Amino acid sequence: MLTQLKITNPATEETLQTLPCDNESAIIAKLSAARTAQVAWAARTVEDRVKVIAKFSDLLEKNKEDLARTLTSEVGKPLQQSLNEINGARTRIGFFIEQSARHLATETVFEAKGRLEKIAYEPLGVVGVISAWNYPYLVGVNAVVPALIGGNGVLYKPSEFSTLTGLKITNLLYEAGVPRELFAPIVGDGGQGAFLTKTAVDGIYFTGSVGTGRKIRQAISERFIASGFELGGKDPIYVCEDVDLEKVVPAVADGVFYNNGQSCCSVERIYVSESIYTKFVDRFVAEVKTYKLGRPTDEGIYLGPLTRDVQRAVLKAQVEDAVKKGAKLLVGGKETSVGGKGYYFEPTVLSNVNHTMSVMRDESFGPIIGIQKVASDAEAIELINDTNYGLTAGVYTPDAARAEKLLARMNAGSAYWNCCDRVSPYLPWSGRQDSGLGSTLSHIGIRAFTRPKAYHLIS
Ligand code: TXE
Repeated sequence: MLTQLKITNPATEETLQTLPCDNESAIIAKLSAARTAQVAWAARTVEDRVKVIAKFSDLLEKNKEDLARTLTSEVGKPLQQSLNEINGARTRIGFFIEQSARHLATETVFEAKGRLEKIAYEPLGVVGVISAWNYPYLVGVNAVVPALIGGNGVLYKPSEFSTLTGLKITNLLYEAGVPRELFAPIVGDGGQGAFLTKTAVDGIYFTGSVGTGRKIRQAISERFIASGFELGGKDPIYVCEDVDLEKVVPAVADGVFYNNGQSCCSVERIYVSESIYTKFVDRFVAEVKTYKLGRPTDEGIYLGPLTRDVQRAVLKAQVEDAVKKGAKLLVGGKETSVGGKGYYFEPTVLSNVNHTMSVMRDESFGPIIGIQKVASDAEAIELINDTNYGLTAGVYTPDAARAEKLLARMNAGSAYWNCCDRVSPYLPWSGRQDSGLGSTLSHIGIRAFTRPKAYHLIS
């Protein structure tokens, strides 16, 4: 198991810090301390636990400049996008503050003739949250906040690519009033993550790759513990011939390239009605050429470096594979750098693509997109559903009836009409097929960290 974790700045390739990692006995000790602390935490009211989380949100606001700088330094996200993520996390926390008491309250479901039936929502105990680097605040909040409000203890394993941010989140939770033993960060990489899945936690909530998701499912398969998986995606958008290109192209391009395409719900495939295909592609390329790539700390930068150097080889291979099979490379396609440093990759657009190409089947998780022509809605639906993923899918058209018909036939957990690459706390965030299992957010996500107790009361 890793003993020292080196934190690298992906824009400069410099080492930011080297952190000592948790070993097996440290993780076991943290679990036992969390289990002890969880009894008192669960005894507090939901309203009281919500108050602590509200304080945490205020602290995010108060410290957001410093937090954004740390996030940018370790994942390479442009500073404005780091600030946007922290603001987005506060909006999401606002939903939990507003709605948790209502959805965690004991419900009377039947009462008559001396028979009272109620449902109570009890905490699971202590859960393991294994988190990702692409949106550490948003992904962290999805699980950590409802887990705590639900009365649980948490062992929190931030990604090795965003550990400094994970520790900042931890310290602000403590400052807000979360007991130190109740919420324990685990520093390390997949080794610490794998060990955590083998401990006696009462639930595992994972955000990350399909491959790792499979390994975790395997590791917990002998135990009947709660779990949730938010994995990758290959999210499609279908653009109909009746759209206003001036509005739709910038929105869809932003859906592809925001956060350098490192988002589970980034647009990863675009299908366009054949009658507007050429116009759409030309306007899309012009839009991409306006994007500023550079140091993420500089003003007005839209594209920083990728967080992980390894992903650049994945993207390069997808470009080569597509071109070999007949795609046209319209812009980008190569690694680049700023001042000779950094894990940069040019924003890349391919046309004349098809489903024999990796770029239209395998998750890219980077600044690359294939745009495919379609002759009909039927063909668009067939291509959209031709995937092992199922996170989000969407359509742009002013025709509501046409959109409704199309969205009903898309096999994905989230359906978008005239929007993309978005998450709402009021709606369940769930993946189908290889995109995951279970839901976070919405009232479903509030209860996902609890277990029901059915009361049969005969007086
Ligand atoms: O994921 P990993 P990475 C996907 C996306 C991306 C890929 C790689 O496809 O290309 O994941 O990202 C811990 N047992 N998403 O490398 O390796 C690891 O330490 C237990 C989509 O970050 O899956 C980290 O904390 N834990 C996703 C976490 O798992 C293990 C967002 C994720 O690491 C482990 C991010 C193991 N055997 C990436 N191995 C989304 N849905 O947004 C690793 N870990």
